[in-house]
Amino acid sequence: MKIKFISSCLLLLLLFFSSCEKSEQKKIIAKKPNILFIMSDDHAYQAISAYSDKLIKTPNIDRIANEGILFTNACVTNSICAPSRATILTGKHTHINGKIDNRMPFDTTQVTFPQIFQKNGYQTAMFGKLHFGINPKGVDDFMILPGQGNYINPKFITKNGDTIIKGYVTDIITDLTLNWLKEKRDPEKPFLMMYLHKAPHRPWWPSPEKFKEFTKKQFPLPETLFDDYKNRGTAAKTAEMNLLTHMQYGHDSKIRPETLASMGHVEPEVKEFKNGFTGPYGRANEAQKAIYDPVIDSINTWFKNNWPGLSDEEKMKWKYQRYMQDYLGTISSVDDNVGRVLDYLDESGLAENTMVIYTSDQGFYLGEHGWFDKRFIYDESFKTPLLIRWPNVIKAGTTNEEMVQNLDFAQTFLEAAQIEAPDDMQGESLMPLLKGENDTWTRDAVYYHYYEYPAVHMVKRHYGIVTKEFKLAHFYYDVDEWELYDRKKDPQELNNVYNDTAYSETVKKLTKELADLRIKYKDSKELDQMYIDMYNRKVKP
Ligand code: SGN
Ligand code: CA
Repeated sequence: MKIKFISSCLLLLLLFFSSCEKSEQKKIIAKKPNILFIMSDDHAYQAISAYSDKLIKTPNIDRIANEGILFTNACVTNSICAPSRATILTGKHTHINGKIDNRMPFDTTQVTFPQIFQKNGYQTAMFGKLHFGINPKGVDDFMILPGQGNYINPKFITKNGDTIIKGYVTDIITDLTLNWLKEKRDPEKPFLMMYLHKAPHRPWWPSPEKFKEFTKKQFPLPETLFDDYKNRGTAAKTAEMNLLTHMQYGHDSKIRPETLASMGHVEPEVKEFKNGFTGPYGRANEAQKAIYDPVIDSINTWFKNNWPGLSDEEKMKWKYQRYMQDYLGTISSVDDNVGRVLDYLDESGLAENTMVIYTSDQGFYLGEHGWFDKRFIYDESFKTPLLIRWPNVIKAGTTNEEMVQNLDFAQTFLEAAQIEAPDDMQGESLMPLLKGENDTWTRDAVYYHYYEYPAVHMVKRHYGIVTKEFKLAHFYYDVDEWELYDRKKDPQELNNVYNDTAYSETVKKLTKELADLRIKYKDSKELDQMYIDMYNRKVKP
């Protein structure tokens, strides 16, 4: 009897608290939230400790998930920089917004979500790397890098012309962001801030201090570093992103041109990859060089003495360590700087009503399958980090496995701000998932389409469908090949089971679903061909 009474009381208490939580959630949603959109460039989820702490600890980025939500199946629609940004801005697949690759111009007459925020009373600003254009629409204030931008003493495009700012790009983008939040923001209005990092994009240049620190570290090798691409299609075998054969000692691993010249034939010269050392190093001033130089010198001395005697396996491992030291060094700065901004939100009291998003324009290979770069529908590049914090709306420490995409961001932010999204946006608002109403989420498959070929890294054109269980992709243009991966049984995607009879029903079902998705998102064979024709007209012979 007594026990029954106590448990009823407990139940009532629980109901009371959960209804308080819900009403608090409603109250918060009723206020227009600020949106702080943090995006880095090529940041692999494998290099965020909220996902895995094998490589690096990122306590500040992790805070966003610890105090909010971590999406483990977040992905992009087209794993390459400018197309991903165009999808985020327009809420449309790349075949609809037209920015199918890094080369195609972005049609600036299109509506982007910052423009909608601006029209609806938000103060808007953008700092960092956009990748295209010199005059982003819908932002009251901006300072953006030209194209890919520079790590060291970078140039910025502003409304009043170009300016060079001394220092390290990640610190500077953060200074600009904080300065705007502190000095330029109108506290009466909600804000949308696009805080966009250049790091960790290739060629990887950490700050002088992080370079010194990270070159002392060694990192665990990925299990598939020596992948032989057996049981995969032609595309994986012909891609040019292997650490041993395509990563460059000069451009990528900080071997000085003089060292290479003194050693004779170490690697073939590749037209696109020749100034990864001289470009950034040439921008450094004396004080910066004074920290870089001794470390670079010791790398060069070791290389000159040891490289001739190294086996291919040893060369691969050496390149991997150099790669990780530099790549992760740049990320460590991103993490420190995200911490500065989160601290400011706390100090200023803005944290509670600010939705903070951390993501990347796509994922990246950190030696998995022997690769660097991105582009493929395979997990490391298809998936992207996504961590969101919005106190009192998102329950702290939530993990979500739904198939969500960068296509959904615009509609999510608009719904959070109670602004109606245009009908022609193609994503779905993630608000139900943020509020914990997972039962109302019905999407179980996403669509992917990569175009930029033939081009740097030579990843063939392909489109596909991905569910939590499977991934079906069609590689086309100069091949006609299908690949199917069992994501649960083969998470490393080493076995294409498309022709395995055990999967014939799955192939049949997914082929139909993929065709339906192409119709739903208005993609087609005709559009594939149109983009091939447009691309070929632009490619120089
Ligand atoms: C540069 C890189 C490539 C990279 C593309 C696209 N080379 O060309 O490795 O794939 O950008 O990257 S490097 O000369 O910069 O080292 S993207 O993020 O802009 O799509
Ligand atoms: Ca990128």
